[in-house]
Amino acid sequence: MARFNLLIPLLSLLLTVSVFIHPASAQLRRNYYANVCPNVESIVRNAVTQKFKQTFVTVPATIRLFFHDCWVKGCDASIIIASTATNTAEKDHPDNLSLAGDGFDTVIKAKAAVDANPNCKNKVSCADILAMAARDVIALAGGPSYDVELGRLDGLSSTASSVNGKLPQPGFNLNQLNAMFTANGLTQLDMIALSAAHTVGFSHCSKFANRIYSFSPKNPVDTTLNPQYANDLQTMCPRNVDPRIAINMDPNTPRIFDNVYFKNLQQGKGLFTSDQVLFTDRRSKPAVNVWANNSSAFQQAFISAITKMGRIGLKTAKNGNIRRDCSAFN
Ligand code: HEM
Ligand SMILES: *[C@@H]1O[C@H](CO)[C@@H](O)[C@H](O)[C@H]1NC(C)=O
Ligand SMILES: *[C@@H]1O[C@H](CO)[C@@H](O)[C@H](O)[C@H]1NC(C)=O
Ligand SMILES: CC(=O)N[C@H]1CO[C@H](CO)[C@@H](O)[C@@H]1O
Repeated sequence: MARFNLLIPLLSLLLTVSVFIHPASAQLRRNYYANVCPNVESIVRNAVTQKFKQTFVTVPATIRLFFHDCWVKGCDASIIIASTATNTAEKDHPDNLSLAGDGFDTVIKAKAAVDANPNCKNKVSCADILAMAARDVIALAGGPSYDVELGRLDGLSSTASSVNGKLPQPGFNLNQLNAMFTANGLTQLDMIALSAAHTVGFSHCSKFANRIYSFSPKNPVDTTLNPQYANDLQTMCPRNVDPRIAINMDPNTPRIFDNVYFKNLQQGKGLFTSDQVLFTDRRSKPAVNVWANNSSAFQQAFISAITKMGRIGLKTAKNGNIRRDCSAFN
């Protein structure tokens, strides 16, 4: 009896501790929709592939949408909510200025394809559709394929003010990057691996103009930039360039999701300070060198990191639901 007296509080303590450590990730699993909508992954993949055939922008736009969604109040599709007369939503925060419409469109189209199946209608969350679409575009661009965890619910709020201070900025140094990633349960290695998403997609000139024109009084051009690359950037982004102009972030293989991102960093061809610092800071340099040289090691690290990112801020039945229209609350 005495033993039981001790065992039961001990067990419940263990349970409490494990629930506390994994408050939500326990909820996510592969094949979450096996019973209600067994073909959900192929339905989404087909819709995403059609969209991809129309425009390559589908790839970077969807990956970045997933990132920005997860970082503000969790992976809950709150980024897709449209503003109304009474609420300025997350997507209309200035940091979203450049979220390409094709990412939103990809999710809306995939949701329509899922809902066209009577069994699946209103059974699959927009947050999960975004997670699947991000996985699919990465594979379509030649990146790693992976099983995606599912079971997210859609969030019940979306405000522009909630974005303040939540997203990393291109001028960040390693400490600032680490601080923000750590706050989301991600390690420095996760951060380095995820940064390689900049192997595809575009940036507006304003995001790095300081590095080529006004870095410091002594060195107007950031000395960590490869001089030829700095020249190319000045040509593509002259002073007073049209603010809508965007350039490839990976100057070598901009349409392939590969580890060339890391090879570029080794050559001083990281576009943002936050990219190049991964090579110039001795704390992150070893990982850059390993992944520049070993694509499969990079792919493994990326899969692990994006899977962890997909667990941020999971909503439960108490604070989430399945939206009928991804861009509006039910
Ligand atoms: C490490 C800190 C990060 C910083 C400072 C950062 C910053 C930026 C900036 C400034 C742009 C260009 C926006 C524009 O002018 O249009 C950009 C683009 C992009 N970022 Fe990041 N980012 C970071 C991490 C990530 C992560 C973790 C992902 C995804 C896993 C990601 C995916 C992308 C993609 C795909 C684009 C291209 C978007 C497009 O072409 O439409 N970024 N990022
Ligand atoms: C990169 O990997 C190759 C084998 O794949 C090896 O021969 C080479 O020494 C490595 N380079 C560095 C810098 O580690
Ligand atoms: C590359 O990384 C993989 C996965 O971590 C590892 O199994 C392999 O041995 C590495 N290859 C080289 C040449 O280091
Ligand atoms: C895609 C999108 O909705 N972007 C918006 C981001 O925020 C700015 C305002 O800061 C809007 O003008 C954009 O339309």
